[in-house]
Amino acid sequence: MAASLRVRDQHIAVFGGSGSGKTVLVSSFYGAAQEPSFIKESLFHVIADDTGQGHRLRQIYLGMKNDAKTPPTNRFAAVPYSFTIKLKDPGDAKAAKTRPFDALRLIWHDYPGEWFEQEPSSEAEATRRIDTFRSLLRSDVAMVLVDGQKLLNYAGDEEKYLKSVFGDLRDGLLRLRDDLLDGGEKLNEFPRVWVIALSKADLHPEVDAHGFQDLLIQKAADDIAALRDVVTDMVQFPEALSLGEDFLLLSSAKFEIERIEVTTRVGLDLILPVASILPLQRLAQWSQRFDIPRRLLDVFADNAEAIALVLVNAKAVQGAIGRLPKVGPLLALILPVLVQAANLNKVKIEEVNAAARAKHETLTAVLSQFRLDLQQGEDDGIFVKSNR
Ligand SMILES: Nc1nc2c(ncn2[C@@H]2O[C@H](COP(=O)(O)OP(=O)(O)O)[C@@H](O)[C@H]2O)c(=O)[nH]1
Ligand SMILES: [Mg+2]
Repeated sequence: MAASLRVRDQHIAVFGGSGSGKTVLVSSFYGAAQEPSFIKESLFHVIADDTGQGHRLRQIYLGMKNDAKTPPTNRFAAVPYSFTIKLKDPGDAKAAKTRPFDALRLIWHDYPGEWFEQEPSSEAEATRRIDTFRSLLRSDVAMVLVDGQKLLNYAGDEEKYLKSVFGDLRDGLLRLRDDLLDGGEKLNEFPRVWVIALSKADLHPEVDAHGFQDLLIQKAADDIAALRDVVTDMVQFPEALSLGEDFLLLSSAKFEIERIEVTTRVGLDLILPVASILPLQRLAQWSQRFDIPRRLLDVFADNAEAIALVLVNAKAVQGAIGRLPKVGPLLALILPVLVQAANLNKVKIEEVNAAARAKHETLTAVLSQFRLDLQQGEDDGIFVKSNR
């Protein structure tokens, strides 16, 4: 009998106005992962948990790749996408036993920007919006898409477009606030890391992530601050919040008149690392600035301790945790491991990665590779990470 796969969920919430590139992004993410070249090179498979949904995404991807066809607008879909990141080489039973879990699941929540721009048309519609929003609250990370095409359209007056991006989001949150804060109690579970991403970055070949950050600070600092104030007022322990401190460039393909070049992509390889590793690193950063209540560790970064254990591969710590009662002391052990895992330097991570690949410890290889990818993204100017 095959043992059932122990899967850890990582959610990510993507906010973007209509036409900002959400559907192309998720199609490109999934579609490219089904290409023989990816499957050959990669340590993992990306499997759509719903086959029909996977086919639709792949269809959009192939339409772009083969027929230069852009996806249809699906204004009111907002169904989460669910992908299992399954190790290609799961190893033997012993390998399975020593790792804390077997696979990651990425649950990708699209939140259509038009829901923040327009009032709901009916009571049922209003309820659906709230339910959709509630479901994405599990995400550690939210990505706000700034549409690179719109920035071009507003060249010189970018502040006008940016004001609407952040203003609509802020107003939308304010409108949902009373429904989300059941009985007025502030939320523990809420995205704590809000990455601002430039979609269609291929339209701005001269802009790197630092340049994008500068543009936002120059033209929209107040609007971002106003959004941060609203979120701060909705969550418990608002010290643990990074909004407008991390910046990412994204380009899902290169769009030409007669051709869509799906292999020319920017930033898509950072989505899994941003969803799974960034929250862990941020938690470690926060824990060095202030005392995080232990009960909130796992709320701020899903699976933090499991991922940290895979990264440091600390058999001794693992053994110690195994022997301890499941209260108090267990949690007390987690934080140092977290900080240790998050603070491993590049050389050390490269060692962990090489050793894991050599020993076919694929999960460790995958997660340490995610760490390296994030670092590479920073080095390449695709990603700016908060250093607070
Ligand atoms: N240049 C460029 N254009 C893009 C990119 N992604 C999307 N687009 C364009 O933007 C349009 C809208 O994208 P779509 O994903 O449908 O937006 P959504 O409404 O947010 O789902 C597409 O039809 C493309 O023409 C990109 O990475 N680069
Ligand atoms: Mg769409």
